[in-house]
Amino acid sequence: MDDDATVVDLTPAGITTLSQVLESVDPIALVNGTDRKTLPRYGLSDVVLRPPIERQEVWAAGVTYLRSKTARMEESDFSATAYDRVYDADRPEIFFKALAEKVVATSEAVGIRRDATWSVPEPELALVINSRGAIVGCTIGNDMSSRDIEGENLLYLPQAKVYDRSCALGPWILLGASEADAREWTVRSTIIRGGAPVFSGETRLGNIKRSFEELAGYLCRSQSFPHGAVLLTGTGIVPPDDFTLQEHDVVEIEIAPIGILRNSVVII
Ligand code: DO4
Ligand code: MG
Repeated sequence: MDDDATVVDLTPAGITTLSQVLESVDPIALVNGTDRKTLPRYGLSDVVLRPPIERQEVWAAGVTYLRSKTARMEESDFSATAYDRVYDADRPEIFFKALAEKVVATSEAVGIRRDATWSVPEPELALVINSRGAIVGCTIGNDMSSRDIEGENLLYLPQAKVYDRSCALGPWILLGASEADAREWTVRSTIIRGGAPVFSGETRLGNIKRSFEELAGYLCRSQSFPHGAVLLTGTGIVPPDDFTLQEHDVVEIEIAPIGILRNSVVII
């Protein structure tokens, strides 16, 4: 992106994959080293954005905000102790979320499970990590969740978290922001139903309990990612307990220095 409305096509400059940029020793220098003025440019409204991911696996950290811990302890007597303990433990909760081909882009629909009664979006900062374990960029993620299934039994977490269209990423990747800068940013989320907002919430990324390096470090312990990985950093925005998403709702998540991830909702 040259600004929020212009897409520059880097392929004539020989940059044909995202991995080429993410794996470069200096991704920003690689992109800035192109002669942008000679490259094809398109208005954002004239292109279809794909999810900003190729073969990276998507993983997610959980219970990284106090708000997430308390919401989950209220959701389930059965699992309350587990959430309480993991918030304070050295080792964070990290779970597998999606293969790249299952991730949806901005403007595509996210899913709510047909067999769930309590579905919510989880607006999260997503770290983009290369095969050397370095955090090279970030984007916005939606870790769609079925809270009734998760709350019934912690062993159902993969079913609450992983299903068709349960992960959205985008609209694009911001390269090179420092953790210190990112911790000053605000995540804002609005859910729109029939054209009107039915929920709005926000949190500061500075409320994340663990450092980004700590989360990425645990993800990469005893595990290599030859194609890199995307790590969602957990949610600090939780709609009230009587709120559940419905088909045709629209979920907007904004982190101003990155952009807006916007998805309608479909029943899966
Ligand atoms: O264990 C539950 C999942 C936690 C999560 O996804 C979050 O806190 O964002
Ligand atoms: Mg989450």
